[in-house]
Amino acid sequence: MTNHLFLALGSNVGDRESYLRQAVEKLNQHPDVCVTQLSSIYETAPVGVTDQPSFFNMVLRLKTTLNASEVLRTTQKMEQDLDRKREKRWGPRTIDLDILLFNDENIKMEDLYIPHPRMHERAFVLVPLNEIAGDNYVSSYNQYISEMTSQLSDREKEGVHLWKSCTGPEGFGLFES
Ligand code: GSY
Repeated sequence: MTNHLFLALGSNVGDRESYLRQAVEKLNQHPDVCVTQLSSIYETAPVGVTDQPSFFNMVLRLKTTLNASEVLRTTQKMEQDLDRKREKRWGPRTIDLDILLFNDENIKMEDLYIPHPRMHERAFVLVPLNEIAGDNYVSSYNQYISEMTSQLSDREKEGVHLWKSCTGPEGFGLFES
């Protein structure tokens, strides 16, 4: 069975673009995963713990034959391989890979909640997600991504700035023929 999912990427340590790029490449090199779409990269003000460097954030659309738990294990291993240290819960990190949506499923496991429980309030997630999936309907929110995005306040959106477009053929070279 082919599953369709959206993954949020974030980095605020070291060469942030390089960490995003490496994560995209690792995902696409996985034999059971195919990256089908990339959002632009946004530079975003830190949310939660605000006394830390700004983030680069982006969202990917993926196809995979892995189930949600297998995707979680795979992304956690990739985070570790990309120098991620889990010291401070909301603190700086080289790379963060969060599953946002998995098909249109509701999943509640000990270590995995899908849809991501905070995605509806995070402009750094919704703005890039809306760029590639505005017409995606999310049953558990009873809303399209575009509607969720338009409900963000100006204040929430003002910390999110387009940094680089990765869509189209230049998207990290993934879609070059
Ligand atoms: O949950 C992801 C890590 N994170 C981020 C992030 O990726 N971007 C921004 N702007 N703020 C964040 N705070 C945390 S924690």
